[in-house]
Amino acid sequence: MTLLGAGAVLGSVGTHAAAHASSAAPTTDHYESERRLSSELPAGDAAGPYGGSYSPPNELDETALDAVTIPPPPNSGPVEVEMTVVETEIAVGRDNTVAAWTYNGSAPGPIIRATEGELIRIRFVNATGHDHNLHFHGRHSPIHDGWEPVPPGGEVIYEIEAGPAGVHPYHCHTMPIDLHISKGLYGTLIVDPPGGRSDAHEVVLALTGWDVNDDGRNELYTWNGVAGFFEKFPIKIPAGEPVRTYVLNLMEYEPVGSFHLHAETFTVFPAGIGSQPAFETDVITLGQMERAMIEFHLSDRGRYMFHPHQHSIAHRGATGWFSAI
Ligand SMILES: [Cu+2]
Repeated sequence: MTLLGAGAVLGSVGTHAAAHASSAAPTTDHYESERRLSSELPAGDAAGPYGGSYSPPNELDETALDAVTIPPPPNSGPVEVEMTVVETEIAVGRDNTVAAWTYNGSAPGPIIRATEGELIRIRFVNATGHDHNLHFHGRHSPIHDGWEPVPPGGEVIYEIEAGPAGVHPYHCHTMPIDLHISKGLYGTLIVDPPGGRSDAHEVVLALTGWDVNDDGRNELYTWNGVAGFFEKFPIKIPAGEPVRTYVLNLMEYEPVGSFHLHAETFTVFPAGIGSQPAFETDVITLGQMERAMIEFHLSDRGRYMFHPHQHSIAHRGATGWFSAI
């Protein structure tokens, strides 16, 4: 499968790849509503083509989110992971920085990938002043379920057998859990079936929210951690070639999220489990920590918008584009 966008092609996944293309978003009435909404934010410039505060920080380039967007290559053996909880400032929108709690310095944390049945061995270090831990969804020994608090400076080894084949979130499970998740302690585990999946351009899209002003509610929403990122930097896909997207709802403080793709339908594998899709649609609705693997082709060249169909979320940073080239 041909890789596109030299210089912006990142994280080739075997024969899988996706790339970001930089181009200006269209100016339409769509943005008028964003400008109105942006005035409610505690910080930020309400002007701008992407909706002011709902735009990515100016210093980020099109590669800034590759590590949490492009899955690592499939692998057939045991997986070793170093996971350290660190507190760090993250620029999550133009003129908006949060004091985040993160796995390895980013939110979402690193994409972990393993083959079903293989051992994932995680050395977990809590390098913060609060209790934290690391809990995976999916199937594994309850002894390594990761709900027990690990104190500041603590270290623990989690050993889980990857499974079932699918896409599973991980997150901190320390009380108060809503706070620990909202501050950034979450990420994605992809489990491949033995023998792997069919060739496709692969992308992870994790819906998240940021409580910028610490009032227990989200003010910014993102795909993969930064407001407006994929609106400014569309995800570039060769027209007509298969696309596999792992979609996760990792938002705290919202009962439900969703993913809607414009101008095309997709097949859905709930939690990524199973060899045959459960149904075909253009919107999937996901409760907290729900996720799906979806597959589609973008047959015609052009831009295909995606966003949650909760528009108060979509308009506050969670609208993006696939660009079929
Ligand atoms: Cu925590």
